[in-house]
Amino acid sequence: SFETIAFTVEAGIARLTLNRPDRLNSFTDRMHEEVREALTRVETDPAIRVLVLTGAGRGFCAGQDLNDRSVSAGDAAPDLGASVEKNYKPLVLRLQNLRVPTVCAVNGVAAGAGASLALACDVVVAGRSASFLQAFSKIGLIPDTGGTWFLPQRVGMARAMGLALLAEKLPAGKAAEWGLIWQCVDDAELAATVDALATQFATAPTRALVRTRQLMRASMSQDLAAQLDAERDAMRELGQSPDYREGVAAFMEKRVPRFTGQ
Ligand code: T3D
Repeated sequence: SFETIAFTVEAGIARLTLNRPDRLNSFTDRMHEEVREALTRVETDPAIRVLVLTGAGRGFCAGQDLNDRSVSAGDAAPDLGASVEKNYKPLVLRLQNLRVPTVCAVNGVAAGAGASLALACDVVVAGRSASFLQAFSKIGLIPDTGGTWFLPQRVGMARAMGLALLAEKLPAGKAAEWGLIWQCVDDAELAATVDALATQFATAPTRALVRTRQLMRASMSQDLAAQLDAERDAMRELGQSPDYREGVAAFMEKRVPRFTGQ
């Protein structure tokens, strides 16, 4: 059983809650291990149709637990490259390649790698009291876990640069205005909003959603002709899918489709 996260699966919805609230859910090696195990479950259980990521308590995630990084004079410096390679890099890549859509419910401050982690999800909804903090420059680091990639893409270079270099807290409302996240809702509405999204995704044509994510990401590094080719290939593939057949049949019969995720 898990110590640092909570993980449940119900009605096609997997919920992963970072659960070290007294440390604002910052990452220890143990938490990385447990998140890896939960992601393996999502990758291998065909009954799961959506992953919801959130944090317990008043924060979402404060990035790396810095208790594990403090060294006394004379001690060797920690190898952050090794930690990124082992922990943070695969975390982002697995989320981006996950076989189901991902929803992040940002319930409080998302700082450092915690902010990047939220941005690595497909749809990000934050409570009004939540905020995003590129804490890295305050301790002499760079926005890792995809931060230097997500930020300029979502908010443009000027804002990305300001956020990263100044390390000012960006309130959730402004994050939504700037296009960093999908939506900011009142704190009291966060759970219900995310539940509704998760339910929608749990009954959606999963393969189409995941192919959409892949194509959107691919567009960042492809020209239009290559992108049109990739769209054609995806359409060819999805045109063979049971969910497409069901979608058309349901439309013709004026009824709600029953998608299986296939
Ligand atoms: O190292 C590697 O493996 C490489 C990868 C690095 C990726 C990274 O994420 S580097 C960036 C690490 N994160 C930070 O620098 C953020 C540090 N935290 C903060 O700046 C603030 O805590 C927040 C702005 C996030 C929230 O501020 P506030 O005032 O709401 O809460 P607080 O009082 O600072 O935090 C509450 C408690 O959580 C507090 O403990 P205490 O005093 O009650 O015993 C605080 O020390 C603890 N806490 C918060 N963040 C961390 C943490 N403890 C350890 N590590 C943390 N990252």
